[in-house]
Amino acid sequence: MNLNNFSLQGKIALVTGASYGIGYAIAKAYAECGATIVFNDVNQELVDKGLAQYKADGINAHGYVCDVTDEQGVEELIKKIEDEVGTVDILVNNAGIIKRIPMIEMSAADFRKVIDIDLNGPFIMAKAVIPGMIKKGHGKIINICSMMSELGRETVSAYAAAKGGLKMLTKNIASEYGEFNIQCNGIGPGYIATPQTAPLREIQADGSRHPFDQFIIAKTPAARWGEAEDLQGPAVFLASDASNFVNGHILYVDGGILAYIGKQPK
Ligand code: NAP
Ligand code: GCO
Repeated sequence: MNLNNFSLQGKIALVTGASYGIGYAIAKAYAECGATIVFNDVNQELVDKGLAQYKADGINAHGYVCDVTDEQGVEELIKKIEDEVGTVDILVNNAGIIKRIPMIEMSAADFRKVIDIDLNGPFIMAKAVIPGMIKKGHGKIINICSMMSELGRETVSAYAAAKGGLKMLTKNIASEYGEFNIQCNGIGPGYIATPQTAPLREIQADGSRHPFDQFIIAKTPAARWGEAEDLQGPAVFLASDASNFVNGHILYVDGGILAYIGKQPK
């Protein structure tokens, strides 16, 4: 077996919303495997924060301001990247938001906002990079899905609808563009300690752990939250030639949550 198949030497990887959190950890792993890193975020402040962090880690990343829901802006971004860096080989659709609101209290505007960023965004990004990938003769698209691509829970109806949709968008891109040597797969992270999940882990006034924090530990056979770094190996695999015959798959990286019925009562 050729271990060089895991190398990303000479590849250009675009990771959306990668100033910090899961996107940053994935981009850092890609850089360590030889890829040139390009990322975008919603405003200059975030991009500057990301650029400073990449620099501190010895990575010469290219950062751009771009909202993934802005179709024209995304087309301009891809053109700019082609001119300034080159054609994208690897796209990671990482940018995402969550709104935790009981469904009957949620406005349609809030529901649409989540669907727009978490589902329309990956569609807009993917459709902008696929023509370049077809010309180049290969491409990897990795969509960051969720436990909510499979499961529901209170307050996250929009997020679950978007991430369930993203799972099916993944399968459809694989079906439609597999013949062009484009592989589109998803990563379904379990509960990962990032700013997005910080409200679920806040220490309570009496010093005890947040009830949701305890719930997640009990639901996870690994009995811990994931770290963004837990996603690095799977993300490198799906971006590399080692996964050239893996297409339309969602790789859940969840410490076993989806395999587990839950702790039996004592
Ligand atoms: P995060 O800490 O909130 O980071 C998400 C990034 O995306 C932020 O930089 C955010 O910018 C950016 N973003 C938001 N809207 C954007 C837009 N319209 N255009 C461009 N960038 C935008 O989230 P994370 O926890 O690292 O999660 C990253 C991805 O993994 C998300 O898709 C999330 O749903 C998914 N995920 C997370 C977990 C978890 O447990 N943390 C588990 C499963 C899946 P702002 O700072 O301005 O919002
Ligand atoms: C929530 C969480 C999740 C996770 C993640 C799970 O409120 O339930 O934020 O949805 O972030 O996507 O995989």
